[in-house]
Amino acid sequence: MPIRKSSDIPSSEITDEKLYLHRREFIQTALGAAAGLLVGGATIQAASTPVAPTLPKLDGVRKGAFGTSEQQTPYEDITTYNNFYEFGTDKSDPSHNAGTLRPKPWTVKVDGEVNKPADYGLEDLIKPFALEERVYRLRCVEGWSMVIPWVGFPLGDLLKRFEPTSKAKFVEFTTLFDLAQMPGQRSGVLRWPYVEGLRLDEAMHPLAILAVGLYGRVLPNQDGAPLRLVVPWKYGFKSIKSIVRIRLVEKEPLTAWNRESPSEYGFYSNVNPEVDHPRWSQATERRLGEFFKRKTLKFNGYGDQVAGLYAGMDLRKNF
Ligand SMILES: Nc1nc2c(c(=O)[nH]1)N[C@H]1C(S)=C(S)[C@@H](COP(=O)(O)O)O[C@H]1N2
Ligand SMILES: [Mo]
Repeated sequence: MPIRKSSDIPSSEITDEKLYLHRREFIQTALGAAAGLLVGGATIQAASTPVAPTLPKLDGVRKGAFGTSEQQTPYEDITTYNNFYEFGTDKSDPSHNAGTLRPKPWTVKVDGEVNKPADYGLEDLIKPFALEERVYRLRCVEGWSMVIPWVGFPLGDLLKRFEPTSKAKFVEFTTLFDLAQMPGQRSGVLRWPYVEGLRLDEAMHPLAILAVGLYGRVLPNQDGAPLRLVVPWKYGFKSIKSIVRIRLVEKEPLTAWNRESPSEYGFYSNVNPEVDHPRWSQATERRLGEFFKRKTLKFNGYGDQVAGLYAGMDLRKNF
């Protein structure tokens, strides 16, 4: 079978998540062009991040459950073909620009409907948990997919420690907002900071993890260092990166993409080949490194485990 490198896929075959005719972005771009792109352009060119796996190895990582045995996407692709709009909207931008992010020291605020709200240093936050390797498929709404050996621990185990109150029905996650560390936040492509959310039972599902690494090493900045969500049965944009706040709430959170374009990005965003995005069919996907497209699986192939969460729900309405 012919093998084509992901970098050889012509960009015409892959459409971006961003909205081309977005008014604020258009204005921003026009202003940027007029100003010679001095601010954003200069900052964005300055930093770079190494691609070779030189980051520290994580100790004591054990094989976790639920993994797929499908071929794993090479480290190079996972770390150079990214969506992380805080560092630019091209797939190569995050690996070039995310060197400005300082993932250490890192604090995560836990608040809202919990008995034990606190600000946790990252080390203290993750210390109680045994790190596992979880090999998951990641399916982006744009039509590409990867297989990533994450290192992390179940999100539910963490949430239990905060003791959610009986009012807690959803979890809201927020990415860092810092124009110096995340120069792409000068662009109006999204309203910052990036926010995502899950219903509490989704968040408690054993498949949902918080990742601190991949391929046995600390997470590269472009993949969401030092802490990101991974929800493998949902489109990639639910898997929010570089989390600074976890808030338990009563009402469904207003998430970044849903707020930007509610007809395109629903709150649930379960991978579903039967429900197309207004601009892209979701029936097939291109696995990075492969030439032929493959059929997209409902719930990204995790239906046996998660379909029960949505019993009785109309997944066309709750897309
Ligand atoms: N904060 C933040 N998280 C984010 C994004 C982003 O732009 N900002 N992009 C999302 C999208 S659209 C996808 S497909 C995945 C991509 O993860 P990866 O770059 O590690 O493959 O991250 C998600 N998490
Ligand atoms: Mo995505």
